Amino acid sequence: MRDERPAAPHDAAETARVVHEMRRMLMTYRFGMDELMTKITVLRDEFRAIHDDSPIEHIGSRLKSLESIVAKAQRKGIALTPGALRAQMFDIAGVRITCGFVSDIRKVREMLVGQADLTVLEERDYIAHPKENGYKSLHLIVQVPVFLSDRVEDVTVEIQIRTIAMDFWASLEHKIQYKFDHEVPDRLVTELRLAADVASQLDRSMERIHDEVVEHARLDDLAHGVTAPVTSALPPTVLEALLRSTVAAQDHATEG
Ligand code: 0O2
Repeated sequence: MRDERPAAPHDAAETARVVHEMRRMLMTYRFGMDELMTKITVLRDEFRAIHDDSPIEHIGSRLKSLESIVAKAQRKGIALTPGALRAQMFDIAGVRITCGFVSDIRKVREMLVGQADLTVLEERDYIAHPKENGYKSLHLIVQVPVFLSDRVEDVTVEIQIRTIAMDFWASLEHKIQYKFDHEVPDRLVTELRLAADVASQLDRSMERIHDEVVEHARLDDLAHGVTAPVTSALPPTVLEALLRSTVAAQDHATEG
């Protein structure tokens, strides 16, 4: 059964031990978060290189501070031990991906869920089911293996995927919550809900316009006989010279 009482350190030595334990735990979370950042950066850069465009506009990450961990643990009745925190607090390490369009969110989700070394523990789809206040975002709680010197640890990371409009709304709402110490006046709550509707409408319009432009480009390519994406902006003569010099350099290295 879950222990509802947060552990209260008894003396200075015990406090120091807990802090040391937490710092070690946070270090492992950082490794897991960095691994995910690398994975997502690879996807973004590969897309940019091959398609000249990427469903990923921006990637950010944050590690919860010790203070916020303690505050959340007390709020939720989670014991302050690495075991309890690992099992019950899923957003200690967080990665946020911002996309241009809602369809991009689904694309990014598919790419991540398909990675063999990532285990999806939970998915919270606040896009299909927005929160009462208007909050929208897709949350994936994933586990990534971290290879330490003496063991492999599965680290839990929360990935939030949202559009630029959703992100704009969420950051403002977050600031307002803090400013009013979570006691936001009703008038602002209503305004925020209306703003969330406007943001969703903007997302829908942008997606429609984007689809139309993509379709226009496709028809244009068909009309001009372009069937494959252009792989290089370099003129063929320059490309050939570059290839020749690379091969010559490799031959030279092998001979030496
Ligand atoms: P911060 O400062 O971003 O770290 P649970 O009890 O498990 O259902 P929990 O743990 O809050 O609730 O999970 P949830 O709902 O998935 O939220 C996790 C994170 O999502 C939050 O972390 C926020 O970053 C974001 N989030 C969720 N709901 C809202 C919302 O209504 N408004 C905004 N702006 N962000 C939201 P933290 O720890 O709350 O904040």
